[in-house]
Amino acid sequence: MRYSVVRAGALVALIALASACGGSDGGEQPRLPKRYPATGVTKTIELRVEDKLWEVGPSALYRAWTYNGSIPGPTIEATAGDRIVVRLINNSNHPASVHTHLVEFEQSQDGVDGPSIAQPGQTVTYEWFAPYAVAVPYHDHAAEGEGVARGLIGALIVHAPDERPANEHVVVLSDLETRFFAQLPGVADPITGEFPDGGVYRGAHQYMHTMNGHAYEDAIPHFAGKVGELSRWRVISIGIEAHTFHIHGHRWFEPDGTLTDNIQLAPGTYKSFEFTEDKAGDWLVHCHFPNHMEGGMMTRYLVAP
Ligand SMILES: [Cu+2]
Repeated sequence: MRYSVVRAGALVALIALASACGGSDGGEQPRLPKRYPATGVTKTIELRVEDKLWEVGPSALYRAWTYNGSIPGPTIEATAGDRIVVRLINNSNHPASVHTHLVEFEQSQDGVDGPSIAQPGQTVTYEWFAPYAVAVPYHDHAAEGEGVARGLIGALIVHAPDERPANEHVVVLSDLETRFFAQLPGVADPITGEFPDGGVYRGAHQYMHTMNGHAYEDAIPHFAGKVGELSRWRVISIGIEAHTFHIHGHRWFEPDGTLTDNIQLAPGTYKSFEFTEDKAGDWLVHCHFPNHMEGGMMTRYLVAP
């Protein structure tokens, strides 16, 4: 038994090696991402770490850590080939940082240790070079588990210089933790015993799963589109659970050519897709995990004729 497991492992390694060398037929070249040359442009962004009570929905208040006062933080946009400079000003009483994906930087700029962590009151400057067209998360890595759960998350969109104009929708999927809520609808304050005035109790998972920092369709900003336009979606998952992202009444292709209307995203992953908008309506958009829908991950996509 042990022998066959070892043999199976060796076979997997051989297949992986064959793929890395360009396929088993020897003629195919590996597919490489398009690398754009430097534009000479520098985009400078200021991110201020601020702790605040964040309204996830009516009467659902979260003891949040934020970039610039919101969850997610501001979407950072650049063009492939740009240099991006992020000035992180830590106005909180805990260490914080910025870490991101698929851009190039020195290890000292990684946001995980040493001088790339901003202590309370400190400012740290990060320099990234963005040669690829990507849509990825940026997030805290000073205390990654708590920083991300508290709300130190955002999206970085690097556009291709030759990208077709589109109506772009940025979707950041994240998960909150009950212990960081200051108030939840229908739940008594543990000290005073008093219940919040407003809000609707929505069950055990209430307000745990968010799109763009809010939960349920009365709080998540609705997406808007128009028939005939190119509709491009940048979906980023940066919580503690896997999610699916499903748009009713629409369809598009996965990179492998599979027709889909529902994509899977593990924590820290991201997918972009686009389609030509062809159907007016007030469409439901949601994660397909039932407990995540019940927990808040559902909103609307209003398409005008
Ligand atoms: Cu989900």
